[in-house]
Amino acid sequence: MTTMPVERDAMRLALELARRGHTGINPQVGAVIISASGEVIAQGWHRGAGTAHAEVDALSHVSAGEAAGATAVVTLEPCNHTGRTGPCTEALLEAGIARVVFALPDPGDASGGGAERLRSAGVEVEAGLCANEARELISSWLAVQKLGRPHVTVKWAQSLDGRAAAADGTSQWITGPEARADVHTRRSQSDAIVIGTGTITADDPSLTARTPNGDLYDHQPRPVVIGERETPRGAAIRQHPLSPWFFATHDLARVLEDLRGRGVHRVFVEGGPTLASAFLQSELVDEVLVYIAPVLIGGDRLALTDIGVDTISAAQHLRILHTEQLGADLLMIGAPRLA
Ligand code: AOF
Ligand code: ZN
Repeated sequence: MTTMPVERDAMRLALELARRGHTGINPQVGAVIISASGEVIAQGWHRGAGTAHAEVDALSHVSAGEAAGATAVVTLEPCNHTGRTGPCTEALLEAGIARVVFALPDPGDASGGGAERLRSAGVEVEAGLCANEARELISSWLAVQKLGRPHVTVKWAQSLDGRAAAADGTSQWITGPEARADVHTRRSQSDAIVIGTGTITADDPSLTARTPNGDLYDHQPRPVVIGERETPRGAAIRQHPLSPWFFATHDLARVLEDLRGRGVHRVFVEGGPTLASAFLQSELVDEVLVYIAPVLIGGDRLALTDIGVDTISAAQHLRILHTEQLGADLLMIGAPRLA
C-alpha cells in the first residue's frame, strides 16, 4: 500500500471527526478532502442514521470544481448503495475526486462494493490505512454486522455451590465490593441491561452504572424489562436516567432484533435465573460472566434453571476466555461453543 504522510495525518483527523458522531444503527465515520497540493480543504463526519454520510458532509463544504483531482480520506469504504441517503461513490465521482484512501471495508451486503465501483470509474483506491484504529472505533458496530444481532453477555453472581439466592429468596451481596465494582464498569460499557420482571419484584435494582463512590458513569445502559408482570410505579428502575423499554414477548430473538433497530450493539443480561436460562437455551449468548463467591448456600435456588439440557451429552460447553480474582471472589468469563 502506498500512502503519503499527508494522507496518514488526514486519516488521523478523519478518525477524530468520526468520534464526534453518535454510535447507533450506523457506524461512526469521518472524511477529509485533500487538494492535489496536499492541503486539507474539507472535513466531514456522519451524525447518525438518516443524516448525510461523512463523505457527502465533507463535500458540502467545497465549492463546485474545488474537489476536482482531490483525494478523499475516509475511515470506512464509501458506500455504494441508496439507503436512507444516496451512494457516496456517486457523490465522490460527481465531485471529480481522483483518489480515495479508506481504512476499513464496509462489510454490509447492500452497502459494500464501493471500492470496486470507484476503481471501475478510474479512481485510484487504497484500502487499509490506520485499519486497526478504525476497527477499534467501530468494533461493536462491526460485531453487530457479523452476528446479525447485538452482542449478548449474560452475567450472574453465585455461591461456590452454584446458588444465586438463599431459601428465603435473599440474594443481595453474595459477592463483595470488588466484584460489584467490576459489574458496574461493564454495565457502563453496555448499551442495554436486560432484566426480567421477576427480578424487579424480587430485588428492585436501579440498573444504573455507578462508580464505587456512588457517582453515575457518563454512559448509562438502557434498562430493558422483559416479562408480563407490571413494573410497580415505585420501582427503582423508574428513577433510571434513561426510561426503561418494556417487552411483554418471550421471543428473545425478536427482542434483540428490535434492540438492534434502536442502535443497541452490546446487551448485558442481568435478569435472574429464568431469563439467563432462556437466553442460553435460545443460543443467543456470546459471553457468560460468572462471579463466584466463596460461600456455600445449598437449597434449590440455583443460578440457572432449565437450559434445555436433559442428558449430559447435551451439556452446553464453554471456552474459558478469562479468569480473575476480584477481592475474595472469582470472575470467570466463558464463550458458549455453539454447534
Ligand atoms: C459511508 N459513509 O458516513 C457511513 C456509511 O441507510 P444509510 O444511508 O443510513 O446507510 C447506512 C449504511 O451505510 C451503514 O450500514 C454502513 O454500511 C454505511 N455507512 N457509509 O459511506 C458514512 N456512515
Ligand atoms: Zn455513504
